Amino acid sequence: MMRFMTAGESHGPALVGIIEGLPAGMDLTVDMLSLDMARRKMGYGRGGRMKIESDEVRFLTGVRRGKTLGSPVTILIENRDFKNWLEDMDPGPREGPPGRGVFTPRPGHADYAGAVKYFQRDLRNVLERASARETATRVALGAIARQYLRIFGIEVASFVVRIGPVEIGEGSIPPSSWSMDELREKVLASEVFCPVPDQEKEMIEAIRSAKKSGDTLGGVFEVRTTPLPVGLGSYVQWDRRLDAELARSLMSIQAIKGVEVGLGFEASRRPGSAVHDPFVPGNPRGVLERTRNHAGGLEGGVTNGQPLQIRAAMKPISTLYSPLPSVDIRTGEPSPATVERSDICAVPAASVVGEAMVCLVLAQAACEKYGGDSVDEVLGHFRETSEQKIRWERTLEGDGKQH
Ligand code: EPS
Repeated sequence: MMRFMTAGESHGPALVGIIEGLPAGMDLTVDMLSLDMARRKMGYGRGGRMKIESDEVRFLTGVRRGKTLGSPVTILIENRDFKNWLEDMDPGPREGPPGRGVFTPRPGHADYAGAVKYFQRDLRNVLERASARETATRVALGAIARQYLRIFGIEVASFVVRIGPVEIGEGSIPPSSWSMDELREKVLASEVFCPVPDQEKEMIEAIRSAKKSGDTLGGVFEVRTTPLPVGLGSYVQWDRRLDAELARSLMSIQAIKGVEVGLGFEASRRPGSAVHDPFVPGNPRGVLERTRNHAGGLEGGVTNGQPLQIRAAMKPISTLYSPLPSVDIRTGEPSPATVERSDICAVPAASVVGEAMVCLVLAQAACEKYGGDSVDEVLGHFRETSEQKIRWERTLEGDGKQH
């Protein structure tokens, strides 16, 4: 079993994450996490905070001399901005009210519901944890999960499909024939992580004009993998369906409002013949191949040997520099919503977080199926299962044997 947790406030001393269930003997260094950490900070439309934070990860437990021990791995990311918030965010007791209390809830943020739920007057007690700053921890843990997935040869990448009204046209969507490296390279070369240059320019323009009018923009990103082994997840119980788990994990990212697997909502518009992915005989005999991947790599909540393709829709960030109407909870009088420093558009960053969540959920599913206490044991289980698939295929080779 693999599990993980995060902790930390946006302007508190640090963010912390724990992941448990990694096998002993896995290579793990902070350098392996640094590209993902850097990518999360990128993207045209990000706010000033990204210039302050280095988002360097430190391992506190579970790793010795570059290899996992099988014990829980703890990561720590210091908030460099904490030194500017010491008076407000000091965990120790202080006299008098903090200087930067927040009292007018932002429509769309957790401010209002959190204040009622946790019986708070100062909305900062809510927004500090609800903030998407927390996603730095998820990306670090996701990068660790990515290393685990590499034991099975699984790679995960993502790209931005839409920002506000600007969408990559159907014909320009990166084809599955692109290698993961090709996709990653094109995405990283784009300021909005859009691998199609024409739309990239329009997306940047859309963000620029939202900024000018004090507004924000959401969008859609897609996460893709290399072909996954058949059999992760299960149809036998509702909470073992992997598509449900993936959707839950993506929906748990701040500001995500919807998830589509494969064709997604489009499948509901088409007849079955234009949705489901036909089988064709492959080579050698017994291997089944598909002519397309509308299912997005999952059927019956189980991976079917195809690459995973999953999309998530992000709403626009709720802090508007031209704020929406709100109410000052100290007086009950109308007042514009609070303006906290924020991003104009964080869809590129969200795509990196989405990738991290997919890595974590796939690592959990792989751990459930192939899990072991050491890398060798995990590899042994993985090979046994791969051999079982080959034996299944051989039953179709003409010997007529049934299981
Ligand atoms: C973020 C850090 C935050 C925001 C953003 C994401 O830092 P600060 O609040 O100091 O500017 O930039 O968070 C939000 C958009 C939000 O609504 O909370 C980060 O590290 O990703």
